[in-house]
Amino acid sequence: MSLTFYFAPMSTASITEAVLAELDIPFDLVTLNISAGDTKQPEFLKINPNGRVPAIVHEGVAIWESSAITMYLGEVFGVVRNLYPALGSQRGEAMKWIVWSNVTLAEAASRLFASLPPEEQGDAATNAPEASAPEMKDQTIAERAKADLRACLSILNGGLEERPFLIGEYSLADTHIQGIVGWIGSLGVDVQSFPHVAAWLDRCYARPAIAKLMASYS
Ligand SMILES: N[C@@H](CCC(=O)N[C@@H](CS)C(=O)NCC(=O)O)C(=O)O
Repeated sequence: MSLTFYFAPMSTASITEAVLAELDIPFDLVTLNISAGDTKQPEFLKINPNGRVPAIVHEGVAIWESSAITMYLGEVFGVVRNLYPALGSQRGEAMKWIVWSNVTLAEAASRLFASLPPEEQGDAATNAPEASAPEMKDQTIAERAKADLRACLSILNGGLEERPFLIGEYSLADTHIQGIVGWIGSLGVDVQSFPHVAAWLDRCYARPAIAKLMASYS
């Protein structure tokens, strides 16, 4: 088995880092420096022509987009570890949340992030280029993004009302989405005012693999 993970710290690749930590499978790590231009080097563009992390190469095949990576790793390694549902309707539920979190939830978060002044965006050199677009530095865009995020968090809150985790038992859907919700909290959105989301986040953070990763960041 050969698995290579292309990673950059403090990026979307942290989601895949958490997924791999939960799966506890061996892989070769390639750490790229976004600010040094590593993601735009011809060698990496052959793996991901979008020039972005995360990407994995499994058995010689490149897979990119964090949601596709989570679902793929779930199918291949997660089912036997009870971290991803087998084929069937529960698999559909996991996919629904994972895709929604990238296409809808993270999209609104990216707009809010892009609207922030540079001094609130951390190391600008490691951010995606669209985060520094001057036309995004606009209060109306920020307010709209916050409203969209509140609507998304309300949907997530509803999904967790009667379940400890998104599909019942803990799965890689939770691993994936906790990373995005944690980021949203760091953007000043009051995640705590969504009680089921807040309690779920605590349960995710109590997972040994995630707790260990979070400790390594501080
Ligand atoms: N939709 C992609 C987003 C990936 C992404 O935007 N990655 C950023 C870091 S957060 C990146 O690699 N940027 C490198 C660059 O812009 O050169 C995913 O979910 O994988």
